Parts: sequence; C-alpha cells; structure tokens
Amino acid sequence: MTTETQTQGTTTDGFHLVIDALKLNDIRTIYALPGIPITDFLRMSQAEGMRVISFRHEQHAGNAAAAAGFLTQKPGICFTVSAPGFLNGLTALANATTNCFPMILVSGSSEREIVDLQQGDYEEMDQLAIAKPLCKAAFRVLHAEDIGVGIARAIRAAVSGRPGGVYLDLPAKLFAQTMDAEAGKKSLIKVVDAAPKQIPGADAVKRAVDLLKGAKKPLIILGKGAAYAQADAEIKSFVEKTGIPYLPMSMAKGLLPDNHAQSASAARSYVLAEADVVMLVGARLNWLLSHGKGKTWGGAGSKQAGGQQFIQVDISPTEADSNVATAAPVIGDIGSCIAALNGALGANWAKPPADWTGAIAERKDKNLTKMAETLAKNPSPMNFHSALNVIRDKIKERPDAVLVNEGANALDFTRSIVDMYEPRKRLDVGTWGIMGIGMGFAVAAAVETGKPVIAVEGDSAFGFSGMEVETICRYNLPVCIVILNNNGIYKGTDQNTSGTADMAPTQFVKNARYDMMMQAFGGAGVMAHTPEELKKALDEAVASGKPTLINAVIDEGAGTESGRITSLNPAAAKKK
Ligand code: ADP
Ligand code: TPW
Ligand code: MG
Repeated sequence: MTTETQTQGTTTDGFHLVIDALKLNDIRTIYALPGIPITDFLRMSQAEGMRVISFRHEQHAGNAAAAAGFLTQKPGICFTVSAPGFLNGLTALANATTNCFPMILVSGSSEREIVDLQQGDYEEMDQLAIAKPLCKAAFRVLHAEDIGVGIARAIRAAVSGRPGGVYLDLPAKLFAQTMDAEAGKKSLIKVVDAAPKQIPGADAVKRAVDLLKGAKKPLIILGKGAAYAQADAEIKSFVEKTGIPYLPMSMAKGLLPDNHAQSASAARSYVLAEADVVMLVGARLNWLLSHGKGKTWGGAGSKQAGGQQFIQVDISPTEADSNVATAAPVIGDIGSCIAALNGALGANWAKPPADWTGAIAERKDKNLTKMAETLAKNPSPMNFHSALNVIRDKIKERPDAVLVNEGANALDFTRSIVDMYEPRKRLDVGTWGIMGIGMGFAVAAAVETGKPVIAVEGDSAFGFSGMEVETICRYNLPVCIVILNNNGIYKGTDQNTSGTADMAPTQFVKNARYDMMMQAFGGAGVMAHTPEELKKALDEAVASGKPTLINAVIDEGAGTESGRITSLNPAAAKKK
C-alpha cells in the first residue's frame, strides 16, 4: 500500500487511516472545501487516488454528497473545516436527513479540552452536540485506532433502514496521531451488508393484497424512496401486472416513463379525490400529499379525511399512521416488499374496473390535449411554457440526461411539463422545497453518472449556489444551466409601494447577465430570448458537454406568488 511507504516505514497516521477506511468501503469521491484541519487530508486523499471535488461553499459540497447518496445508495461524503465550515455544511446534512438521502458530513474540529472548557480555541464549537438533533446519527473519533469503527458506524447509520445524514466529528489532533501500520490496517472495517434486506411479514403482504383486490378505484403513489430503492424492474412488474393507475411524486418521475399508459399524472386531482384504496410506495403522507386528508382527498372540509384506505410500503415502521390511519402497513425494503407483493398477486389478478381506468383516461386525454395546445403557442416574450417545451423535447431525445430543478414557478412548471423516462434522473428541492440545491446536485449528477446534466433554475434559486459555476468550469463538467429569468422571486413585476427608492423585496436587477458569470470562468454563456435560441444553445451544450449557462429571458409577469403553493402564505390563509 502506498500509504505505508509514505508514512515512514511501519507507522501510519490518522490522515491515512481515514483515507484507507473510506477506500476499503469503496468510497472513491469526496466533496469538500479545504482549510484547517483538513487541507492536508484532501491533498493526501487526491494523492492516494481519491477524486476530490473542491467547492466554493460547504453547503453545495454537502448537497453534492447528498445527491451522490441518492443516486448510488452509498453515502456521499462531504468534508468541511470546523465551526463556520461545519455550520455551512449543516443545512445540507439536515436536508439530506429530511429527504432520506444517505450522506456523511465529516468536519474537522478544534481541541476537545479547550472546546469543553470554552477557553476560546480557533473555530471553537461543540459541533457534535449541534449536529445531533439535525441528523440520523452523530459520532466522534478521538483515537486513531477507532477510525475504522467510526467510519463503519457512520456508513451503516447512513444507509441502513431509512437512509439519512450522519455527522462524523474528527478533531484536528486525530489526523496527526500515529500508530503501527500493521495494527492500523487491522483496525479498519469493511462493512458487510451495509443496508440489509428487510423482508415484510407474510401476513402484512396478504393484508395489503386483499385490500387491493377489493378496491374499486385503486391508486399507487410512487415516491422518491421507491426511486432510491433501485427496485425498478420489480416495481414496473407490479404496476403493470395489477394494471393500477399510478402517480409519481416529483423525484419518482421516470421510475416508469411519464408517457406510460397507467400514469395518472395528468389527472392528479381527480384520482386523489376519487381513489378508494391508495398504496404508497416510498412516499410519505406529508404536506406534499396534503397529509392524506382534506379537499384534495375528497374530504368535506380542510381537515376531514376522504375515506380512502391506505397501504404503506416503507422501511420505517413509524411512518404508518403518521397523518391518517394506515389500513395495511407493509414494512421492509421496497425491493423485498414489492417482490413479496408480486409473488402474492397470483396468476389471475383482475385489473381495476374499466369505469375507473376509463374515467382517468378521459380526463388525462383532455388535460394532455389542453397542455399540447398551450405548449404549441409561441408568445413573445417567451413564457415558462414555451421555454420548457424546448427542455421537454431535449429530455425526450436524451432520456439519460439528469434534470436538476429548483425555483417556485420554475420548479412547478418544469415538473408538470418536462416528462422523464428513466429512474433517478430528476433531482429537485425535495421534501423541504429548499432553494440552493441546484449547483451542488448538478455537480454530483455529472460526477456520479458521467451523463449530461441540465439544471433548470429560477433566477432566484440559481443565486443560492451560483458561485459554483466556477467549480463546474474547473472540473469541466457537462452541465448546462438554464435560468428561467423573470427578474425576480415569483415574478419581476412587484412594486415597492412605500415611496422609497428601494426595489420591492422580491425584485432583482432587470436584464441581469447571468450568462456572463459562466463566461468569466471559461464556460459558454448564452442569451436566449426565443425558443429557437434556447434550443440552439441547449443542443450545442449537450452535444459539446461544455459547461454552459443559458440566460433564458422570459415574461416577467408570467409567474404566480409561490408557484403552486400560494395558499401556504399567511396572508392567503387569513383570507380563507
Ligand atoms: P416523496 O417526497 O417522493 O413523496 P418521501 O421522501 O416523502 O418521498 O418518502 C420517502 C420514503 O421512502 C420514506 O418514508 C423512507 O422511509 C422510504 N424509503 C427510503 N428508502 C427506502 C427503501 N430502500 N425501502 C423502503 N422504504 C424506503
Ligand atoms: C433556503 C423561499 C421559495 S421559491 C424561492 C424562494 C426564495 C425563489 C423563487 O424565485 P425563482 O423562481 O427561483 O426565481 P420563479 O420562477 O418563481 O421566479 N430560502 C430557502 N428555501 C426557500 N424555499 C426559500 C428561501 C423560496
Ligand atoms: Mg424568478
């Protein structure tokens, strides 16, 4: 091992033990931002053959690690410096945990003795205590001989059961500790079966199948847990064998192609209100599904249940009954659960009643025709629809490309207009609706998949991680950023009514040249005022793989307040 030769004969040190422990567990990429005490660690990692992707802000390194975790089922690794670097990474760690993405945030920390007596060390902070409530597990390693155990525990905690974020605290002193190289090697652990299968009980499977059998209006909802599980063939087989209409949640789009005959996306409000038995597969009944009750679900009032019976396929037993009663929980990993359900369907499964599937098809056809008419229009200035029609065509042509998406209107319109055809190709703002994931996710998507990445960004959303265009150029990643630029948050037409000179809080500099930001670092920056210009620039970007930013200027009055979630604004609630 080169490690041993570089560490003077027969001793090794904390730096190399961490590197070797990661490598032993097939972790080859580190997302990071250097500084004391991890600068040398990153240099050594690179020298030892790891890919080190160095960012301009820790939040984006953390978001990249989270996306890597979602895409690969291996924990994405993010390294930061102490206190401020750690805190900058913490948002990503918390967001990963919220979304059930496996990642490990590793932060260097200051001297324990000084931190605990609060004597004012360089970047002093009790990071472990702060991280704990925001992640799935948090560990600290104080001795070189415990590095193997520390990394193994972090990996297991991140990927087993419900995946999530893990914090690993590595004090500066640890890196320089030395120990006998042979003993060091022996202390490392190769994690065996990091995410063990969890097989559902036969009675739970039978209960679910019986419920589905009796349903007149069944519906399947696929969530990002189903996409994460990489049980694509089993899920496809279950959906097609049962003939049950399904709805994909945002990041489950493409798990089955969006143009699948059983997709009920274009009749979403109809199926949610009308279904009698709903099977959730890796999807929670949180705010994104109106908590399983209220008018969305056909309930009489905003808090009343619609009378659906729920089947919940999930790895977390405590997810059942979280919002409304779960009639049939099926607890296990999705691959094992769906395989068991497939096995229990039997040979003569009766497809859902034709009046249910027929009514859905009718609404779907109507809505798809309406959408096609809207997309065919070519207004001047360009609006969300005419710009996104170009992206829609591109993803159809290149279904292997990864689509990253954030914004308000820029998010909602993209989700409904741009069809996905392959699993795990759509990365977005997730459970929190968080802004700032854009460039971190785009970098990870390019690094982990090697495929073209198209990041469709609201102009505000882009600003949260915009400086990472330098990172994209530095690593020459095949990322094309398309900014749907409407001069502001939600729209560019708000006015300051106070009489002062300031702009309204949702407004940005008019006609901003985001394209020049990309040019500043050697990438291609292009203005697009029409769908034709957008198409030309996008074709070139994807064909060349060159880092590109397309500043797509759209009608500044086209959006709505908060996109689709206007009703969550307190002022809107007051009017109710
Ligand atoms: P969405 O936002 O797409 O509705 P959520 O993030 O709300 O999805 O839900 C994902 C669910 O998937 C979580 O409840 C999580 O426990 C579950 N999950 C994640 N991975 C697996 C897996 N491998 N097997 C079973 N359930 C999983
Ligand atoms: C970390 C609140 C939700 S959406 C959005 C903000 C600031 C930006 C919308 O403007 P954009 O899109 O991107 O230009 P468009 O097309 O509607 O004009 N801080 C965080 N997360 C969230 N969600 C916000 C603020 C928000
Ligand atoms: Mg905007």
